[in-house]
Amino acid sequence: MKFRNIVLISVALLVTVLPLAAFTPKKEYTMQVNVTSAFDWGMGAQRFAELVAKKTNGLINIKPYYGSSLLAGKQTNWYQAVADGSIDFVVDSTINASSVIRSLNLFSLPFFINTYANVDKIENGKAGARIIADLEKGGLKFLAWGENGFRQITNSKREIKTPQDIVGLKVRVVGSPIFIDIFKQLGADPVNMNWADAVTAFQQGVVDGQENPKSVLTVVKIWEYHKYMTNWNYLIDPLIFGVNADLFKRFPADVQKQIQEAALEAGEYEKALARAYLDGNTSLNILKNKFKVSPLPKEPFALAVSKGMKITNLTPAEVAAFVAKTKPIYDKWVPLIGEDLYKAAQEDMK
Ligand code: X2X
Repeated sequence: MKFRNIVLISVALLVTVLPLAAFTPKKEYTMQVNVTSAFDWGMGAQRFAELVAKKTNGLINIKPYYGSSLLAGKQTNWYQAVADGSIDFVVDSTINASSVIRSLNLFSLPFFINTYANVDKIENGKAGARIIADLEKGGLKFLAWGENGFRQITNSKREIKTPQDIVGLKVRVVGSPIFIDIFKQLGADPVNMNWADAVTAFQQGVVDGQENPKSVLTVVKIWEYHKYMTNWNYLIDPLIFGVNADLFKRFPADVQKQIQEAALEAGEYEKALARAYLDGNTSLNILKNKFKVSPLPKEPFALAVSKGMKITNLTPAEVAAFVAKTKPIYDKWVPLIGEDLYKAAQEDMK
């Protein structure tokens, strides 16, 4: 073989082999998750890790660390930890990052986003694109949306039907300022507490009430602590599937694509779990037909009722009283979130 051909072949070989050789995966990539694998959210995180392993033929091994164990329970620190690279991946709540990323508070404006169709329109619309851009400014690569769900209020003292019924109740909330503002505005006594301590607090009666979605309440068997639940859909708690941006950039293009696809698929699966029984048959059918889930999840509230829980569904007129009462939250928070983003969200929901 001519020398020139040998050189050409060697160069060609190097060009194809080098990018692969230059990438050596870590033995384990860490993932932050605030709840455990028993929750829809944790199951979504686990599915994500499994899909990444499968799609990359075992090259990328993600280990979920449940219960915010990498953050010593401090759930509101996840964004910083992933953005600075001390944690690699994340499947976590928008609320737990909303004290750092202001625009995420859009989802926490009381009674603003009131249907699943509206959440989806915002996430996939102009408002969602702006929020994703904000998330990515600080060093996170956004991969997909998931969902914790519409948050409902439960308590051990009395049925909540009117704003007056909340007055004076000690309510556990996440350490996010807008939640403190909302419950103060409602005349309650909000107590900021990490999820890691919350269930013990319910058990010991340190607080009278709390607010969380179906996906959380049924797993912790909230009826064992609280007799009353009011479905008021007052705000939505989306989840974010993400990864440290520098880390993501260093993955080869095919691995990036596989990770992206895994997150979208796990996000869709997780959302269907979180919405099961709350959107007619839509999510149940997605679980059954697309994800071949068998057996399907059980109806979530029948057990609660059989255990003596009183579930109250508010009429539109009853909701209107809460809307009126929480109006001042908009006066303070829309400027903080950004008028433009707020208007974009209204446009998206049209
Ligand atoms: O702490 C909560 O309430 C929880 C589990 O819903 C979140 O992480 C936002």
